[in-house]
Amino acid sequence: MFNSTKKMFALASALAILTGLNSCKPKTAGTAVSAGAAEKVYVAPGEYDEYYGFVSGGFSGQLAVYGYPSARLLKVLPVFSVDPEKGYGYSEETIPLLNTSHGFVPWDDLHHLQISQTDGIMDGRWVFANANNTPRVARIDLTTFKTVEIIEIPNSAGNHSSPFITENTEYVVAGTRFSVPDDGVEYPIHTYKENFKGSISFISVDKTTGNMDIAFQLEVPALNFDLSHSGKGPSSGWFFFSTYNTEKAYTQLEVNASQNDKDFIMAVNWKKAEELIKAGKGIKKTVKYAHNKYNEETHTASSEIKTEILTLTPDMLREICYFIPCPKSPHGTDVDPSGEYIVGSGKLAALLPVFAFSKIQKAIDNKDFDGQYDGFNVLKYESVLYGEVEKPGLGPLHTEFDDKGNAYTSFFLSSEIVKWNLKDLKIIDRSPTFYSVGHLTIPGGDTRKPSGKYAVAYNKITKDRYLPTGPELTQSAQLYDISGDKMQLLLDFPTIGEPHYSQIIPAETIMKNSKKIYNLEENKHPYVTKNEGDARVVRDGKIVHVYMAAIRSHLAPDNIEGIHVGDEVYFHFTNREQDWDIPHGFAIKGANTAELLVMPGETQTLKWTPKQAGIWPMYCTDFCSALHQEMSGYIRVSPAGSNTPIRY
Ligand code: K7E
Ligand code: RUQ
Ligand code: CUA
Repeated sequence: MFNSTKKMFALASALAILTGLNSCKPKTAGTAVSAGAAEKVYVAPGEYDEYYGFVSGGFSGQLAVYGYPSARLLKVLPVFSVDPEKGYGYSEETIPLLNTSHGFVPWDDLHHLQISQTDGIMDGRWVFANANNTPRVARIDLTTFKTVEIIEIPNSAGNHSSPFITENTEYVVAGTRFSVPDDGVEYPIHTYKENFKGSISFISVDKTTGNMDIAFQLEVPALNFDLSHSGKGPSSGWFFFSTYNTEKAYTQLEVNASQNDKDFIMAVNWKKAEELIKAGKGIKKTVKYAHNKYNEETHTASSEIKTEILTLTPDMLREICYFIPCPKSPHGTDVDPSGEYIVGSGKLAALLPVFAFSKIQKAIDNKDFDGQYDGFNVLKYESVLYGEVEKPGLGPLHTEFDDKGNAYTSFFLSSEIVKWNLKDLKIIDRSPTFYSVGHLTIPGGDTRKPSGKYAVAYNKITKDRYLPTGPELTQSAQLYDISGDKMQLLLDFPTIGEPHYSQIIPAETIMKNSKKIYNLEENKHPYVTKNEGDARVVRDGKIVHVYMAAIRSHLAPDNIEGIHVGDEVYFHFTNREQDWDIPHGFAIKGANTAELLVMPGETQTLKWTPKQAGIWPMYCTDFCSALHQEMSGYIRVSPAGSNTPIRY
């Protein structure tokens, strides 16, 4: 079962290149910056940027919001991580969002973002994000910039091929990176070929509320699903998934999964799958996954464990899934704005294949197959190929498009962006990145309507680009002007965690729906305190509810007595302000939860179980007025069993 030494040697050079250690040799900082770059990124004090950039934070589990072209950091938005700055994952209202079938999982690896679309154009309503480790998909509401829903994906592991969306946000997909047996089933690992399989989930999105649900899951051959993109225009109704490991290796993947000359892009006719499901042909399957929702009216979250999904039979699947051979270990699979061309980026390939959707359709209609893979039809490479971009660079990963018929591909190994023409597949320009670019993003660059103004490269290695900060350096991105024939490097800027994919959208699309204030009158939180006169402390056995009201510059109540060691105390903190940008914070000495950060009109709850008698100061943590330091108070905690009455 193990590879011969010979084979290992044959691959050694390719692997040395692939791991890329030789590609990130420090070059001189500051090279390749064009004249006039400063004016192009300068946004005067008080002025707004033209675009919002939503950038994945990778293993930080967060996403960052930037203004482009200045690359000023506007917000770090927690999704799959706890964030003490905002109390996310600490407040009782947000803890349920991070629940899974395995319990509270407060971290994940966020790689990809997609902004919701209408007719193939970003509509700015929601941004979706994937969790790579414990498979999940999140939805962030772009009126409030808050994570409002997280759904777990059953029978999946390493949710990498996600959360790519269809043209009208009908579905968000989730394709598994690891092939695995069904959850909870253990087979010997060496029975991989017989017992492990891939899964692709289609998550429906409600047009009005945005609420997600797993509409159906396709059980597909054991492959590593890497990335995906939806069809559009003529290819509308199809989804394309890059896959690798046709070798079905389960050990030493870096060698054993790189043997075959071609792997596959899997084309899925999701429209047909949807029809089958709607016709009641779906088969029920027992699973377990968490579905967590934040309710904007009550400002509370809930978590529900669901137990059923629908799948299709293998016979049905063979009518809707086809394999397109693609050299070699494809990573990105990207569909051009017209929807006719599909670019496959084989990490180990020396060329870039471009497939034509019209040819794919013809090959399927004519049954122009090149054998089968696990009983699924494989299309003939030559019959579906539009053409190949020759000698483009080394280690192609991702491609985005502009509005002039050009494509831009990132090359990890040769550390560059290469611009080429879709029409004749000729290379037009190349520009170095510092260093080892992963994803790149053009505003709307994977939609029907890209803008050809900027491209941002998200790089894996920083090296000498900034002042050193010890062994660990910030992650890094670079902004290019792509409006002319030649790309111009304008700016380097640091990013959080590790940047993978991003989405860049005109600022006005977001700003027109932006919410400034939660209306206090409409706050339906079960423990809201709308008037200061209603502030109170209520004991119910060992549980104590503190209805706390905050407005500049005091907390009510500000002296609380009658709390006993061992009580479970809930501080329901309502910010009664109705002015934009006046948050209050809340913290208690010794409380092993984090702080809260509460926006005007909002209620959040901090749970505290005091373990020691004494006097415990509390205060507002956000500098809110000249009398902010006075916004404080005391809690008296008495020994367990003593009879200090509640007083406030
Ligand atoms: Cu290329 Cu996880 Cu999108 Cu990063 S992946 S680079
Ligand atoms: S206080 S403004 Cu602690 Cu000087 Cu902050
Ligand atoms: Cu409220 Cu400081």
